[in-house]
Amino acid sequence: MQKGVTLWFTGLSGSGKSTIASNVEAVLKDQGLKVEVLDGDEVRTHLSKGLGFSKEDRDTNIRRIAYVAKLLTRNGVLAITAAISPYREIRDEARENIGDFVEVFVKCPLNTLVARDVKGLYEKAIKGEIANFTGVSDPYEEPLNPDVVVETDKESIEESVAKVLGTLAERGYIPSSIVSQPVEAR
Ligand code: ADX
Repeated sequence: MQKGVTLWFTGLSGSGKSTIASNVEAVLKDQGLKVEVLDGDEVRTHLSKGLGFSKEDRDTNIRRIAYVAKLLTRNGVLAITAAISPYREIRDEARENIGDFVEVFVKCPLNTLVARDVKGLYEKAIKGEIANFTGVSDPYEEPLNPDVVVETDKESIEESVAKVLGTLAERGYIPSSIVSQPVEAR
């Protein structure tokens, strides 16, 4: 019987949270595990529709995500969240409420993100066209004791995915046989 857990990704916009999350999801689903992804951008189109980026709205967004993740986790699902979740206190609150919780810090230097600027948002934020942009004009509080750190400017997606799977296996949330499967980037 699968034991539920929340795999909580945190990191700046464009750091690779969604990419790694969806690759982890694909590997685990291939192995027949029950997995749900709560992706920041997607959650904001329904569950958190209408919320903005003030501290209050972000906290509400993260608490909603944590609430759904908790329901999934206690029903034996591997819940994956991928929102910036910039505030340490709210992430720690989620950990406390959920219990089975693995925090992944998706680390990437800001200058790399600005150079990549996949969504074109950093340029706008630097010009002042987007207010309160995380990492530019709004805080990001790095985790002090993350369970996994992936460095997306230094590692391939496959390496980052393997690190995450390795930790889940070590903690007994997935069979260790999954970790030895080759991971193809999707
Ligand atoms: S969170 O802070 O509440 O966790 P969330 O992950 O849901 O953020 O949404 C972040 C995404 O919203 C970013 O990847 C980006 O595409 C978009 N976005 C729009 N405005 C902002 C902003 N001011 N700060 C950060 N992200 C923003």
